[in-house]
Amino acid sequence: SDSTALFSVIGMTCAACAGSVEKAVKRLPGIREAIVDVLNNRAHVIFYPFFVNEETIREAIEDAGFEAQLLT
Ligand code: 9UX
Repeated sequence: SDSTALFSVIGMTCAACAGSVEKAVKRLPGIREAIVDVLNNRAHVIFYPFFVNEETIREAIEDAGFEAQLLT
């Protein structure tokens, strides 16, 4: 079934940053939902663990230009 991951995302200084993070995550295979909260520096991702994992998602956020850390 689905997995969820919560990331701390550092460096989102305007609302469009959240859009960049969301787009970067949703480009990956196996992403069901990505919800990015710019005010709280968080990204909540629901994914299918057969196709993608937490570290791949974290790296996609970093490649988009932000510092990401897996919280839960
Ligand atoms: Mo806003 Mo974010 O001008 O990468 S889009 S700071």
